[in-house]
Amino acid sequence: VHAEDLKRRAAAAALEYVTDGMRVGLGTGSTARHFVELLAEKVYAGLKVICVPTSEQTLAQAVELGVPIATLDEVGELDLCVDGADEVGPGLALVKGGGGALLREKIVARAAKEMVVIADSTKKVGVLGRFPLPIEIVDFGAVSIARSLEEAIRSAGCVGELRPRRDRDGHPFITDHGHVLLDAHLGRIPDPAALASAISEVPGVVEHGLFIGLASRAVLAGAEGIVVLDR
Ligand code: DER
Repeated sequence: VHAEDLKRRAAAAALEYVTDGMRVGLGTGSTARHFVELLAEKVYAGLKVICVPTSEQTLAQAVELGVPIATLDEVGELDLCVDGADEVGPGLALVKGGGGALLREKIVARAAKEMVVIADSTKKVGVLGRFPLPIEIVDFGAVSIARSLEEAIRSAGCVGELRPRRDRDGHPFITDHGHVLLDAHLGRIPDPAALASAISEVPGVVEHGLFIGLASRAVLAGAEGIVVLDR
């Protein structure tokens, strides 16, 4: 079964959790794109929702499809956030940020009563870290914080290389909020909570892609069907 088909099935399954009148956070990435498309069909059929996007990319898609949107300030709390993940680990700890939207994704996920992750089942791993961990930092320019980041990563029992994320034409990737990203190629993250707090303490770090204690459910689509994991 094709990966895109699995992503769409996971998105369709998560749509079940959206009920009339809900305030919904809309994730970013190829799986979340399917969710927004399918949600738009329900809106067209009369479903009443107000949505907060997690990126300019998702905002544009929602506007184009006629999904009602608002800012987080306007809606305050969210009932549900539906978003993808690069990795889903034990305790539904996630690595996110492959698409570069991790800052607003985490803000929106935190503002939601429930965060539901949608993914194809290959994203489920026994140990996080095979996917490079995105770290959003202020534009390091002359003052590189890479060294203190490397120390923090080592202090949490991880080793690996930090690589600046570049866009297709080789320029530094700039996030929606004007920051740059370093991807930490760690291989394994034995203690995600320890790594998350060590990284967060480094001055100049804006956010990182470890989402711990945020997802309450994961809807994973595989060849054998849909598996729902609860934290
Ligand atoms: O960048 C992100 O956080 C995305 O949600 C990513 O984690 C999942 O993207 P995908 O659905 O395209 O695999």
